Amino acid sequence: MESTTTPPKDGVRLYTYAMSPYAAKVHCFLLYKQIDFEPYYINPLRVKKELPVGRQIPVVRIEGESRADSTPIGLWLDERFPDSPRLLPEDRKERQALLEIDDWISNTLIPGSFRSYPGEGINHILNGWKLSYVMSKTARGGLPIVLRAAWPLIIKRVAFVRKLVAIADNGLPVREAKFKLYDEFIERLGSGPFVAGRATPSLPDLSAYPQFALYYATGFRGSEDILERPRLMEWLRRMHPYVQGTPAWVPDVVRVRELPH
Ligand SMILES: N[C@@H](CCC(=O)N[C@@H](CS)C(=O)NCC(=O)O)C(=O)O
Repeated sequence: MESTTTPPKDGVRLYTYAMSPYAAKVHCFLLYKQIDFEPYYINPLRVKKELPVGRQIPVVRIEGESRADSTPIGLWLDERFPDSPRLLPEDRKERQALLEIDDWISNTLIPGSFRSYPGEGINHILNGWKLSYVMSKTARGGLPIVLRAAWPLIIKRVAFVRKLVAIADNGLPVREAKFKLYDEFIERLGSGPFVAGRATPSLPDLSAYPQFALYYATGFRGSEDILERPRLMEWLRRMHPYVQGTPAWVPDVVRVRELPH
């Protein structure tokens, strides 16, 4: 039987939560680069014991070396796997421009998602339970039922979630703030087809993809809003072939619908 804590000697392991937006970035990097890897859906109650480095998800472990932090992990993957599709081009200026967009994704778009999902009112309760359902179905060992039931309350009190919600744009109602972010992302596509008007996807495309796709695929309330932005949907369709492969960016056990493609 496979040990729950010992990573494979060789090979690549992604320590993740199914609904972590930062881990989902890295999952998409790995799929795009066609790297053979194993996701390890960590139990939030055992982070200290099971995570090889630090206290935050994601962590990638390659042949015994572990690193945290989604964007630095992306750069490391390009270094370690230079012959598979590159996340960033060589040109310094182009890299810089793409990393700035990734920075907006990590520090504006993702904090906004922590406000949108769960959201407010009844959505807060139902999406809060959805979060605990997904966590319980995917994390090793699952979650006790009491914790699952209390998740909508717990999530409000988790320090890193509070921090991210505080830096989100709180000046607008949730739905309007979400559409503002959609439009700001669409602006960053430039003339398309991919981010910054590039002909092929790069690191920020892969960082952004799950921020729209993950909530939709797992059936969060309010996630259908993406269908109201045709340019966003066209870009999601274009991205589809680049994030295929296994293990899928959303585990089958919690996928309730496919994105139109
Ligand atoms: N800058 C990090 C942020 C990672 C992060 O905030 N991860 C969350 C899960 S989505 C986490 O593990 N939080 C637990 C904590 O901060 O204690 C990255 O880009 O990977």
